[in-house]
Amino acid sequence: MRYQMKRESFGRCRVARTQFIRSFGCVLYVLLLSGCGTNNENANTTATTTVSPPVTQELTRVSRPQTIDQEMKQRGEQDQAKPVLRVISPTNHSNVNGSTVDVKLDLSGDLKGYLPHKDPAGKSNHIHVILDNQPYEAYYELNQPFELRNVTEGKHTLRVFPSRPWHESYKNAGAFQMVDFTVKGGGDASKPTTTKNGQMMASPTKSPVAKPEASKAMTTNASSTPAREGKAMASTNAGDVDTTKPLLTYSRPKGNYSGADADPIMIDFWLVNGSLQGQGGDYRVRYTIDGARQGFIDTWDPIWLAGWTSGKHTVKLELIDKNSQVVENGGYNSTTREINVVKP
Ligand SMILES: [Cu+2]
Repeated sequence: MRYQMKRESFGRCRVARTQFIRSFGCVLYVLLLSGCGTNNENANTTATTTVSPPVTQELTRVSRPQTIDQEMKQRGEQDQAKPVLRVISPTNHSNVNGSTVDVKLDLSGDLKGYLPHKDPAGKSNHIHVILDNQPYEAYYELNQPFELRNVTEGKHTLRVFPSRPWHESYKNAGAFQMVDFTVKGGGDASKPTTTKNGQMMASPTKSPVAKPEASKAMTTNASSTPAREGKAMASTNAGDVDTTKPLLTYSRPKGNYSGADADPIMIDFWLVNGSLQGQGGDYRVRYTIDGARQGFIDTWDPIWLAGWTSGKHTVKLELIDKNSQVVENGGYNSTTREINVVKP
């Protein structure tokens, strides 16, 4: 349609060529139609609006939901805990042979009763485990390793920090740990891992479980042998991260949200080697939803956004400096995740 209109107006131009003023007006008309000049974005917006559903999403920042306030009170002192993590395995700068990487953590500090453990009846304390810049995995039972499975050959980063049942991270000193390690002969998403002489070490489709003897020793009260926690990882490698530079770690939101969890939705992150403007620092966290810039986080606390519509959304968190430029650090300081919101 639009193309035809353009051709028509070009035709009219040719006819009116002798009349300078008219043809000048005609050129302007063509320019407007083709979306030249300053109106380009408008033209795109108009075109999009006509095809997208009429439901519009208007997000507003709201305070911490009452349900979580209550949960915090019920947890008593635990909410003021200062959990400290230490990565026992893989050790920093180590090499790991094979595609399965055992993550072993030590939890100490002023715990005030904080203990990661999966409660089948409800939400539980857990650790967020992040390979490279992938979405985090939840790790509950620290008495056995968490298996990162099918890890690609090459260099990786591992980031861990303790989380509350509603996925808000603890932000005290020592809670966040990061190591890098290098996988030799590691996983490939398309084929099983083999040793140098061709023997299969691990299959990406079949992940090893804990050895019965070892598990029995650790879980003498359990009636059955639990499989180790773990996850087959996407094929990624480490970003070129400088551990001395400001580093934003995207934590939440991720995955699927439905029912009461879908509104409001929490944004939460970890920050090292820098502080935010509201706390005397140089940086801001900029958040962008579905490609539209929403606002800034200037104090290091979670925020809650209400007003989500059903469907897929993207959430981008960026660590920016005083010139509104993303602070480059291995690509981790600008992270976009897709979430899925299901509302009744
Ligand atoms: Cu979580």
